[in-house]
Amino acid sequence: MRKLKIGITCYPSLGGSGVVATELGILLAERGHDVHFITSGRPFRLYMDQPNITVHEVEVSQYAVFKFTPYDIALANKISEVIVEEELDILHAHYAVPHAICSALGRDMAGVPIPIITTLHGTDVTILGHDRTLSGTVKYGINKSDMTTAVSDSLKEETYELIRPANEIRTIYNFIDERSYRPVNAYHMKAGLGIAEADKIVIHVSNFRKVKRIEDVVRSFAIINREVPSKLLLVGDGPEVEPIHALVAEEGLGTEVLFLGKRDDLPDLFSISNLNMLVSEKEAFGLVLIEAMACGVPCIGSDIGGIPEVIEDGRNGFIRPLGDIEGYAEAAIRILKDSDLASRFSQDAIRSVRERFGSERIVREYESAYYELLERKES
Ligand code: GMT
Repeated sequence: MRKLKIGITCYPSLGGSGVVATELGILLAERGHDVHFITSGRPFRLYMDQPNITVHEVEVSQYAVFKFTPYDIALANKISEVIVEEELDILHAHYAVPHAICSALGRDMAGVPIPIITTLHGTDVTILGHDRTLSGTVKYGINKSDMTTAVSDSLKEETYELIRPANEIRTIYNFIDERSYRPVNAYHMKAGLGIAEADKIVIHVSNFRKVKRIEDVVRSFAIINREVPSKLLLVGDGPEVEPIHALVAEEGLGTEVLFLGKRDDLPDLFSISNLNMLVSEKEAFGLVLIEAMACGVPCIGSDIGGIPEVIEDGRNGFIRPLGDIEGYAEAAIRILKDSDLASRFSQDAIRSVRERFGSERIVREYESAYYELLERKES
């Protein structure tokens, strides 16, 4: 197979789209491709220098006339430079705004007709696609792409309905880095966190935004905690931390809920957990679900977006209607009280992630898409 020079533009900091883009780049580089990240900073999951990977950081000029620094223009400028200087074969934009739009502009500036593939991650369509100040550019970015992929069928359908794009959209699911996410022996952590050996652990991991409905997690946990000796681990940081602290106090759960902030030992935390909850009101995929499942943790999710495509209801977790606090709690209590069911779900979660969201399978899907686009261009 011909080795490719692949440009990847994405958000380099915390966030699922940046994680997926970075891990995809790392795995493509391990397969011998030359990967060029074009980003505002070093991707945070790119811990060390690796063969076949170059990071092209976008610099933005501060000039007195600018009220806002023109990052997007500088990104397009950098993309056009990298296309020419590195003789890229293909450009992969993750998250439509601004990456798909800047890729189209950068390619035009370079005057080299390389294919652009854009991966939609969720809120770039489900929120920004409805924002009248941006929706036109979301559509433009998608229509200028030679191929668009979505991280779930649900996102694909929503994009068809909202954007009515000129080209077909392909679902390529997110994937897991199996080298990091697997069950590990982390029992020491339970004592370290001051949790009794017999207590069950419910975990929620997110960027603490309203869309995650963390109040539903806390309210369900209040019901769970009355029936099952348990603790709730809240992992992550964001604008909802303060309101959730207040709710925890109001529910009298101060000693039962642990706020852990941002953590980089998620496989350990999942490995001591009995249940993961993600009950968002919008969620194109829910990367955290496959991270938890890969560590053998059954999940409870809301019936929205891509969540029901990831959790197989009744096989490795339960899906309940959005906002059904009692339903979430009843489902959680079933898993926490029935060790046979919990163990079956846990095994199935590991199987499901391996079969459906394994890195080898998904990276090959992206690679095939690249070759297909290049063949189309050349024919
Ligand atoms: O939630 C966001 O807006 C951020 C975005 C991101 O960059 O992490 O999340 C989206 O992309 C993830 C990676 O594909 C998906 O796992 C998340 O479900 C998706 N978030 C939403 O749809 C709310």
